[in-house]
Amino acid sequence: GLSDDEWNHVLGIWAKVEPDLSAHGQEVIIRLFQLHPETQERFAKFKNLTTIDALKSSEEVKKHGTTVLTALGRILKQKNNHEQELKPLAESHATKHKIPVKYLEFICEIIVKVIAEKHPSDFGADSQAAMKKALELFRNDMASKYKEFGFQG
Ligand code: MNH
Repeated sequence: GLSDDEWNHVLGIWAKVEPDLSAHGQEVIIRLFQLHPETQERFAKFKNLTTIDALKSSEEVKKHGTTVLTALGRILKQKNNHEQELKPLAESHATKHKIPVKYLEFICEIIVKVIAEKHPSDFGADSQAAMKKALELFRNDMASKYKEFGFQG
């Protein structure tokens, strides 16, 4: 797990992300699709967005980015006592959306990069290391829940 100090880093930087969650979320989703085009194919609702301009001007992308980061923020705030929040998310991503753990790795890496770019002076080495650790815990728990739902991830 993370130490109190590490959780303080994670929640401290998250408090800087939250006031502009939708811009962060939008950037994360667009970058995920640009860097890993196979991920966009998982979204029936984004199949029509075939250019970078279409992605950037889509209110739906912004809305989805907000949905994702809102859910992630709720989980982080549980400081790893996240069973209640994680379980339904693991279930939908295992049985309905069928999202491989690899794709969760992609998005977590992008989340760290986007925060680092938007908050260069508030997201130092210790905070980045703590956030990476928290996201690793999140992913590991998603992966083990996936298996409980019969999805190898
Ligand atoms: Mn994801 C829907 C959170 C990563 C593909 N996702 C949702 C919803 C939440 C959510 C909340 C809406 C409720 C639900 O269906 O469970 N998603 C997350 C979080 C992460 C995440 C917190 C990681 C962090 N999701 C990913 C990744 C992919 C993905 C990575 C694909 C590469 N998610 C989906 C798809 C939907 C969805 C597909 C359904 C979208 C829709 O049609 O509305």
